[in-house]
Amino acid sequence: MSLPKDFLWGGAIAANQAEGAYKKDGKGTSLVDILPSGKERRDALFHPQKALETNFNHYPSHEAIDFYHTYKEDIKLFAEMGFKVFRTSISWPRIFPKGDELEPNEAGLRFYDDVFDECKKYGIEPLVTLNHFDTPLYLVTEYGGWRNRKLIEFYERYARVVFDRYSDKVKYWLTFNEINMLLHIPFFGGGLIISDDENANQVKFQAAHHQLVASSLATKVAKEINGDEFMIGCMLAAAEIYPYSCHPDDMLKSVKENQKQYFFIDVQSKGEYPSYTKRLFRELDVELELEQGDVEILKQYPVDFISFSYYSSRLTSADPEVYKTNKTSGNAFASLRNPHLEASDWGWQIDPVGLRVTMNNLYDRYQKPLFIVENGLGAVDELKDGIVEDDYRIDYMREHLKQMIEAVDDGVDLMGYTSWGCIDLVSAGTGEMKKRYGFIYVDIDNEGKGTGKRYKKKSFEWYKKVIKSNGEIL
Ligand code: P53
Repeated sequence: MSLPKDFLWGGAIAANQAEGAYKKDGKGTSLVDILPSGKERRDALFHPQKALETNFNHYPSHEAIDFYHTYKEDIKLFAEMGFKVFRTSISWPRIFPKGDELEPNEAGLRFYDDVFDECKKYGIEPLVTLNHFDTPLYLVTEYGGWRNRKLIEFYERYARVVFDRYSDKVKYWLTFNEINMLLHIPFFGGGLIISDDENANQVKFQAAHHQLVASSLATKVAKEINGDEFMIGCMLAAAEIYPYSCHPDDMLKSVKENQKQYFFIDVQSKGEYPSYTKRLFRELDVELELEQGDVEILKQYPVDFISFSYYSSRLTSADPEVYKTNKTSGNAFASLRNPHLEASDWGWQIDPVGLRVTMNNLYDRYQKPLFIVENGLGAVDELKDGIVEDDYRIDYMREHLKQMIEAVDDGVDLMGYTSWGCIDLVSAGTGEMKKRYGFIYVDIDNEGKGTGKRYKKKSFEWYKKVIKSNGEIL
């Protein structure tokens, strides 16, 4: 089995986790810029109001890995590995510092001109996310984030400006990173601060509706500007939810949990609310406010392809007892411990076969091309004599790529693969630098100290061979 010749190999980063320069050239503050690192970060993510009122010692997004100034040397290294595609995001507050302005910030636009030109120089296709968690903070504090329908208009304006500006430079776009994150970490996903006396589900699903309409409107604008030259994708934090046991109640729960996970993509791909939402909303006491034209816009502008991140599978059980004894520390998505799987240093369970399962299910469900835009291992790396011997990372990726190729052999149409954090960057979940994903080591620590120097890890040469052989040599 061979992958198609034009398979898009590459790596991925996000603006807020890499660029730093958080006030440079007129950039506004994003909601990520008020988040600290370590244990305090988790607390801040789930109690954002408190975080807004707190002064923390260190804000990792403020300097990050300084990609704003190092992009030339970093992209050169990506080119050396043979990248065909480079996924990054545009920082919304670089373009619209507060979010509700009518005119964009020219200096911000110029920066991405330079980044995309640099990619083009090496024949690397940019793959660009419009919103990767870093919504302008002003839209959160003044408008209440995505609970406010006005954000649709601001987002549409932002989308129009960047589609217009980069129509010759960028072909592949993603509207919202991990759009389902809104249900798990509503502050990250939707700039939502939800008080205890609110029906959180009502707030979240209403915000979700606004994002879904905004995503379709952006697709509409993209097609007006550049027709089918643009490919617009949605982006799911995918993690197949297995039943904990073969008990029918567990199986049913897994079906229901998966529906909830796929909800956003069902709408973005098929252009309408799936039939199961009727009951779901009734049970959650959610009543959506729709405006005239919403249904039509969703229907007329579905996405062209389905992109997703994959780190792990999850488990669910209908038996509450199981949750008392078997929970993982895991990530944003609470899960049960799977006795058949090992876990990473951060408790994320490693399941390469789950990637094949996920790909088969996504393709069966949507019949649209898939794109793996995040996958990788966050681990503690040790730099010794200028190199990191990260065999554990190579093993992780090799096993996932094997399963990816199996899935393509199963008949899945796959456009490409971008590993997460191809260069070390700030962790989204913990704000640490110590949780490294890269082929390139960056000498910066959890406190933001270090030379910032780049070093190739062992995996750098390995991935270069993988790309060169189009996945034949793993
Ligand atoms: P970090 C949680 C669960 C799954 C994906 O995450 C997640 C998160 C957020 O922590 O986010 C994606 O850095 C996200 C990236 C992020 C990456 O996964 O916490 O799109 O921004 O860095 C890995 O290890």
